[in-house]
Amino acid sequence: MPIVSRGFHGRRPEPGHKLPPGQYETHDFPVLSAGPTPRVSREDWEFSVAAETGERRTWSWADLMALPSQRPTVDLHCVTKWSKFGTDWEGVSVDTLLEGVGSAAEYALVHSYGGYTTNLPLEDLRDGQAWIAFRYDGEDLAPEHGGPARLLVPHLYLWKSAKWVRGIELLLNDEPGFWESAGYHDYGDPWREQRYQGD
Ligand SMILES: Nc1nc2c(c(=O)[nH]1)N[C@H]1C(S)=C(S)[C@@H](COP(=O)(O)O)O[C@H]1N2
Ligand SMILES: [Mo]
Repeated sequence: MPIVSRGFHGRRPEPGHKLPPGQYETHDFPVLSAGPTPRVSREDWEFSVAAETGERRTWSWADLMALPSQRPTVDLHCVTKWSKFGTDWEGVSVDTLLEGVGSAAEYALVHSYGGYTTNLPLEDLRDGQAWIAFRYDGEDLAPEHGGPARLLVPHLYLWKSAKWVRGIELLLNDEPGFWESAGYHDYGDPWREQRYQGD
C-alpha cells in the first residue's frame, strides 16, 4: 500500500505554529508601507535612544555592527490578517540599546526615517522581546522591508515593527503613533485580536 501523504489542508497552520484568531498563514512576505520607501545609506544612518531626562544616545551603523547580535526565528502577524511562520532575522536586542539608560519612562514612541511612528509600552521592548533587525533570511534587510534596519517586535501586530527605524523616544505618558492615531489599537496583541480601538 502506498504511503498516504499528509496532503495540504488549505489554511491549516504548519505543525508547531499557532495562528492567532482571525489570521491565515501566508508563505509570501507582503510589503505594507504607508508611503514611499525612504532610501537611507548606511553611512548616513543613525539610531538614537532619547530619554525623558534629556539623555540621548546615538549609534552609527558601525557602532550597531560592533554590538552583539542575535538570530531570532519568529512568527509575524499583520493586522491585515496574514501571518508568516518561522521567519529568520538577525539584529541587536533592544535590551542592549537600553542598557544603562536612566529613565522612569513607561512608554516608547518609535520613530522612522520617512516620518512613521508607532507607540508601545517600554516593557514590550525589553526582556528579549524586540530587536533592531538588519538581516532577514540570511541577507541584508531589503529596503522595502525596512532596510537598513527595522524594529522587530513580533509578539504585537506587525505595524508596531517600524521599518527604517531611526530612534526610540522614552516617554512618561503614552502618545499614539501613526496608525494608532488613525484608529488602530493602542497595544495590538494579535492573541487578543486587538486590531482597532475598542477591540
Ligand atoms: N516606517 C514604517 N514602518 C512600518 C510601516 C510603514 O508604513 N512605515 N508599516 C507597518 C505595517 S502596517 C506593517 S504590516 C509592516 C509590514 O512590514 P513588511 O512590509 O516588511 O511586511 O510594517 C510596519 N512598519
Ligand atoms: Mo499592517
